[in-house]
This record gives sequence, structure tokens and C-alpha cells, in this order.
Amino acid sequence: MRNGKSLLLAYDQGLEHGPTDFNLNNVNPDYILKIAEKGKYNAIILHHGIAEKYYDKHNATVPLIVKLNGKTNLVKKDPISSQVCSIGRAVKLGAEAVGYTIYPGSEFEHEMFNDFSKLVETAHTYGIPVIAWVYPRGKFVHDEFSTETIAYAARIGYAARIGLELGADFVKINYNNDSEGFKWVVKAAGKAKVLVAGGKKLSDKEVLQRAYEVMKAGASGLAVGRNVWQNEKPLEMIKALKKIIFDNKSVNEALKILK
Ligand code: FBP
Repeated sequence: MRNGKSLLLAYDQGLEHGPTDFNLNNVNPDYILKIAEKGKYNAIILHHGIAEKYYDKHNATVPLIVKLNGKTNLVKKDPISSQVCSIGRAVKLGAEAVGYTIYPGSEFEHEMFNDFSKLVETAHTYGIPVIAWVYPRGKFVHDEFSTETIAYAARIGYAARIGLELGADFVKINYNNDSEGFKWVVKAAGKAKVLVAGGKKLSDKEVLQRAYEVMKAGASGLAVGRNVWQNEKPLEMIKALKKIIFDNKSVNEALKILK
């Protein structure tokens, strides 16, 4: 984190989506760790299995965030993400923060709320922050990407506010291209800092445009995965994102780096 802002590299998609996101380069966690280190990311997000085999806590220069729960996309019912790693284990692996996904609106939200609340208590006892991925999903959520849903804005909806209510230090949420509405999303998150997920691969300009819009709306940073490590020039994309996040540069200025 620099001046309260951060750029995190998400690499938990192998469990969430299966290997369909990968090619011969980025299927290899060593390739991703190199990108994270060379690009001087603020942290890399891994599941414990990858962290155990690839993250060298004694020599790594990029801080580690361990994702404590996960699910596959094979089960086609309301989502529930199971805890697969304890905080003690994450700390032993070198984690400086932990992450956990909640799906508000799922018929299983009570189970994730319950686990998450206990986890926040334990993490804070260890003195480490918690990032909540808050993705409203399931049969009770009619539009995952409406501003109301992302912010808990009008009368209904969830995400940013739920993260705050449940004790998260950071909430990681999706952006719906509503730049005005996103200011309200950030307000709804209160003292929980807002990190925005990258989503599916977009054009370079689109990635930078959304980075610009969310930072202007008050987000603390981005936790981007595919839009960096699926890019043919990942290090240039990192530099361009940093120009926007940390140096307040325009989209066109940042784009020059990728040309
Ligand atoms: P991306 O930047 O690649 O979208 O990663 C962000 C992330 O939240 C990952 O941490 C997670 O694996 C994935 O998106 C979840 O994707 P989905 O929204 O498809 O469940």
C-alpha cells in the first residue's frame, strides 16, 4: 500500500474458474510471481496450495495475501465458498493479509457470514487485515451489477456495505461502469477501503478507463488478475495502471506506455 492506495495481483482463478483462464505461460505460478515481483505489486493473492509450493517467504519481495476460501464453477446452484485454509496456516506461509469471498443473496449467505465473522476476529487477533470479496449472487439477486446491489445504496442491495458491517478492512467488489453511482458505493463502504476487481479480459483502453473512473470515485485501488497476466505486455500494463492509481495520470497518458 502506498499513500493509502494499492494494486494487488489476483491469482486464485485456477480454483474459481478452472484452467480455462490460462495459457502455457500464465498457467505457471512462477511466471505470475515474476510478474508480481518485477512489477513491484503491493501484494499477490494466492490460495495456500500455490503459496506453499511456489511462494518463498524468505526471499519474496512481493507481500502475500492468502485467499482462505474458494469454490469451483462446476456446481450450478446458489454459490457457497468453503474455507480451505486457516489463518494460522496462512500466517505460517507468510501472509500479511487474508481474503475471503462472501456471496450475499445466496441461500447459503448465513454460513459464509458466520465463518467470515469468526475469521475477522481471529485475523484481527493476529493483527492482520481482512479483504472481503463481496459478490452478490444467487437466486435472490436480480442484478449483480446494479449500483444498488453493489453499494447497498437505495433500499436494497449489498456488497460494499456488507463488507463494512461484517468487519472487513477492505472490500473487493466489481465495477459496473457507473462512475457517478460508484461514488455512492465508496461512501457505503465507509471506513472499509474499496478495491475493485478486474474481471474478464478487456482492451487496454477499457482497463485503464475503469481504473481511472474507480480511482476518481474514491476507490483505494485495484485487485486485478486476468487483465494483467493475460496481457501480452503484463509489465507495461502494470506500469500504466500505476500511473493512474498512484500518479493521478489520465487514461491517454497511461496508454502511451502500452503503445
Ligand atoms: P480478475 O481480475 O481476474 O477478475 O480476478 C478478480 C477475482 O475476484 C479473482 O480474485 C477471482 O478468482 C475471480 O475474480 C472471481 O471471478 P468470478 O466473478 O467469475 O466469480
